[in-house]
Amino acid sequence: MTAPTERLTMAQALIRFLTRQHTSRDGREQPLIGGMFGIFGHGNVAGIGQALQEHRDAMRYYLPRNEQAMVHTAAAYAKMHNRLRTLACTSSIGPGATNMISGAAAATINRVPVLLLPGDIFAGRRPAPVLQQLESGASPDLSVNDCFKPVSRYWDRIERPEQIVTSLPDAMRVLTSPADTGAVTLALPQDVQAEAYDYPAALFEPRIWKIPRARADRDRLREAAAMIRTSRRPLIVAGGGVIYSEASDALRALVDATGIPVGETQAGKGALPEPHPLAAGGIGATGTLAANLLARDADLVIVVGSRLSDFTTASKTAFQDERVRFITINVAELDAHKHAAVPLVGDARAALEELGELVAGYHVETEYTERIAFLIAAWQAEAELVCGACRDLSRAGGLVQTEVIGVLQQALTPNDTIVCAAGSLPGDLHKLWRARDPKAYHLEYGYSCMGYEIAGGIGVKMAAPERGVYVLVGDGSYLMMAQEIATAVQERIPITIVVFDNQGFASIGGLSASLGSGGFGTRYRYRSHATGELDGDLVSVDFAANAASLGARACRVESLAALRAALTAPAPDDGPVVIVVPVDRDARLGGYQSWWDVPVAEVSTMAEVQRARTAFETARRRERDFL
Ligand SMILES: Cc1ncc(C[n+]2csc(CCOP(=O)(O)OP(=O)(O)O)c2C)c(N)n1
Ligand SMILES: [Mg+2]
Repeated sequence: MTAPTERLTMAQALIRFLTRQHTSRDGREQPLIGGMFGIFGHGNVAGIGQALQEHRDAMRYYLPRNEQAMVHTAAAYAKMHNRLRTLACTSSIGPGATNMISGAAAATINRVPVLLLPGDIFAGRRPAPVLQQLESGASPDLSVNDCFKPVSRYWDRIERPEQIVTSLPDAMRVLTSPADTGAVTLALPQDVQAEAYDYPAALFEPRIWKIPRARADRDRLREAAAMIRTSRRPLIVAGGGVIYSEASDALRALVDATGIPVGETQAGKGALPEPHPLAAGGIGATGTLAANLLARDADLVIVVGSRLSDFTTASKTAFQDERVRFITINVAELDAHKHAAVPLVGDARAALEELGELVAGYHVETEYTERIAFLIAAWQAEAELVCGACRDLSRAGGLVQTEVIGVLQQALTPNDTIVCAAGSLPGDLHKLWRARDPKAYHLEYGYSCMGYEIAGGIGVKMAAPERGVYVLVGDGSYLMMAQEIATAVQERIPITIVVFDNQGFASIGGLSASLGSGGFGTRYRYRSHATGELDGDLVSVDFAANAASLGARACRVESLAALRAALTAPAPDDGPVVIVVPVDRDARLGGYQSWWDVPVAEVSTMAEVQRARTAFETARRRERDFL
């Protein structure tokens, strides 16, 4: 007896397959692919495009304005769904495909699933070279889609229609793997997309990918528990893995029982929702004074679901106790083995629960409890001062970014989500924002990709329509990828976009100044007729007019009171609102007992650079090897 088959094009089979995939964790089942974004060209219009049209009831199609942006939207959607759901992205060949590469890198680096389907050159080669084809004299097998390889966790080129029968299940395995997930790229030659094949009907059976809560090794757990019991100044670093694993309750239970304080990474902010007496706030290069002093003196650091990037470790200067040891809880071995830690390779929630049982009865000593309380209270007083909690809202002009953050914090509800990615905002928010819910703080700070913000905000709102979504974006980032406002208008997606206009790249300007280079190349200046240098008048952009031209309701506010009024006005439920806030470029919040390794020129004729180099060499001595 022959198994039943169905004759479909490869593209039709692929779409049909995707509509049948589900994930399930803790008994909650949901469709894996929430829809497909795509921009068509000759590389996908008649293949995937035709298949999407034919399957439009089962797979919703969305038209974005830029391929990089649509990958950010998919990643934000996936992050908001704790990686249990994502969106697929289809592009044409050539530039449409390569536009997705920054998005792929951002997703992979953040360990967030996205399914990318770039069109590719003819597998049959006969009409080669086709429009937009990269020609290699050495290997005709190469195409621009090979550039996706290093930024994808799974990569395949579908050169025969039957290949998807094995490639698709493999791709779904990686997409849904807590440890291996990231960008999954299937390059689809345009001729093969349209080719028919008798596919086994079983390929289209509904399939549920059960997301495991992998258990850590029991011996390592016992070893870790013994280390906690003998520690005097333990500290937990909570990363994004806590949130993805929905481990906030387990984390709270552990810290309530033991008195261990928590510092949060950018991805982990909200892991221990505030207010909580042991929440020391952001940690690392952009961390709070409380978290950074606790880190400096900690004798044991329990890292949960973090990649331990340089921002988290302040370029390996954050932990200064000579005998400091690390325990890591992570689904990925790559992360679990960092800092010579005792690796608990497994799911965050499961490991925190098991660890909690093993350390029952342990509590930090009173002296440490008192120090934690003192540091957290002192930090909160500082943060309130910085946010201008007591200042006059009606004062016009000279608005300062941290005060604007203060007004936002007061206006938003605990369930609202802020979205941000690059510039000076992430550092200020990491220190100042009080995340009152695990999904309240959505920062893309693995790739810190300018342009993520608005596209990401769309994905967040699509994933959580019940939440208010506030995109916080610098003027520089806005100018890189504002066009997705038109997509939000088209899809009637109500998000609020707050543009912080400080007329240029203030964060990098500040960094450059601190390294002796005086902010070179970071302001929007006309080229001077007199000198030929970029030191003429400021080039200013009318962001409100720009946003309005894309279809948003837009305004510019000149005072904190006007900002508050704009934020609390009833928001339309059928499209984006853009609020432009001019902020002082030079009023910036410094670091708190932290450092970030950015090398300064070893030789220079500039005295300022020489001074910065000396300071750099001194600071670098605090960098540690954890072997
Ligand atoms: C795509 C991309 N290009 C360059 C950078 C490097 N970079 C980081 S922040 C920044 C300036 C951001 O300017 P803006 O959005 O206005 O924020 P501000 O620094 O003024 O707060 C630049 C160029 C980046 N992160 N992403
Ligand atoms: Mg700026």
